Amino acid sequence: MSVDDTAADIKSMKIRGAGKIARAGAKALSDFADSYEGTGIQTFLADLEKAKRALLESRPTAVSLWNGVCFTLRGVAGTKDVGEAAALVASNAEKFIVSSENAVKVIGEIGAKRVQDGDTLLTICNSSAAISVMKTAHRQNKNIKVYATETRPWRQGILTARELDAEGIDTTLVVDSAVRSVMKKVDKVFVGADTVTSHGSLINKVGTSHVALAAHEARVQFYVCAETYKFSPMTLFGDMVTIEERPSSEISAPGELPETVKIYNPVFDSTPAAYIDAIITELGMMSPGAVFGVMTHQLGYSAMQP
Ligand code: RUB
Repeated sequence: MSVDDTAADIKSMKIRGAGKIARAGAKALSDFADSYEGTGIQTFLADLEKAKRALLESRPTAVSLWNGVCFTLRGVAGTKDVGEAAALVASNAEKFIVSSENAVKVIGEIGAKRVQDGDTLLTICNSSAAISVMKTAHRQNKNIKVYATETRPWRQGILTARELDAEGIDTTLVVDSAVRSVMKKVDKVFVGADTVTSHGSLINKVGTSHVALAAHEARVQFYVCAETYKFSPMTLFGDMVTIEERPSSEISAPGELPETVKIYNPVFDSTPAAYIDAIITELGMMSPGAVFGVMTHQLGYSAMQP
């Protein structure tokens, strides 16, 4: 698929979820490089830069997209000709896609160790990484129940409920405002991540911080399922994560409200590290306080490149 079509599909949420948009960005750059017809390396690099910008501008919050795109273009500036550059883009993209899909599987296996037979779980939105934990636990014959929150305004909870139900998991959909009431019945919360900051706080679908607060109040464990390419290198340098605001039409139909009523539609929020029991990554489970060390020492210099 072309870069412009991919960027448009990410912007319109046809392709959504932090992992999927990162893989779509990598694939679009690979397709772009593969079908490139020019021969000048400098023009190719400039065109790749434009393609990168178009993808990065499609959605601003999930650092996964940034990391996926940057990983795909790594080393390309040092290549001699278009053939070598295009081959590197394709092999980087392939590596990123394979390792990111594998990370979701590994997170499922690690996270499932925290799920006990008979547990009632809760999740928000539609996270492949969080769903991987629940599906893995279920496939291990653990008898689990899951509450999926509706997740206004896009109602991604419907997707989650369908997916869990298709797997044979006992699933209950609740409206977002029911979270505090149902928390009394919940043993553990598993959520996904769009971005994890260097001090271990989580940026995820708006409402996640309320879920975390309700879990904290009820002494329910709160786990974040995040591949390490959701760690944001920019936050090491003090950058704030941009919270995407989407159109008012996602909340209210035209004509439904007087024109004087304003609508504010932020689609992500920030959950402080203090409300997170652990972050489950493909490298293992870690406390939010360990993110800085993993980012700087284990993932190495490339993870620190803003
Ligand atoms: C999706 C969302 C998901 C994370 C993680 O928001 O907040 O929890 O992206 O998903 P949106 P995954 O629907 O606005 O993209 O684990 O699949 O990467």
